[in-house]
Amino acid sequence: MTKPIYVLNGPNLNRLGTREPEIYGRTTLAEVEAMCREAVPGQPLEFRQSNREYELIEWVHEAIDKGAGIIINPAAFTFTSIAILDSLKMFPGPIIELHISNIHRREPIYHRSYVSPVATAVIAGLGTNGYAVAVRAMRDLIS
Ligand code: CA2
Repeated sequence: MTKPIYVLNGPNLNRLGTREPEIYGRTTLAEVEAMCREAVPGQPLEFRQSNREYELIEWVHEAIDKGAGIIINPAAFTFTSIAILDSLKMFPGPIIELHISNIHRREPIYHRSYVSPVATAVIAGLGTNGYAVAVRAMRDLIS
């Protein structure tokens, strides 16, 4: 049985498409999920979003037991969460850190990611299209 790719989304991303369209675009998270599924037909995906740090950690633990790869947009937790970093360190497969915007073009508080040191690859600045790029790249990494 093909193991799923976990696509995990952090706080506020449930509001995607509804504010700051000049930075994040007008695509909703539901549309992003549909785009991901279209990009890798037949590949199981666990596409999830939470505003709670503990839930994201629980899902990383679930991925450790059941997942082939993790794509994570930790949103603001990118810059704060040693707990998420620690959970990702336990994952044996590939990890792609994903940001819709180019975090390095933004204010200095968005420049230091705790996740990047454990990521196989980082995608930032491709808009929501970055998710389709990420799932295709992950499928190649795990096949
Ligand atoms: O560009 C990204 O994907 C981010 O991870 C989004 C985070 C932000 O804190 C990171 O610096 C970059 C979350 C942005 C706030 O959430 C929004 C959700 C919907 C629309 C606008 C903002």
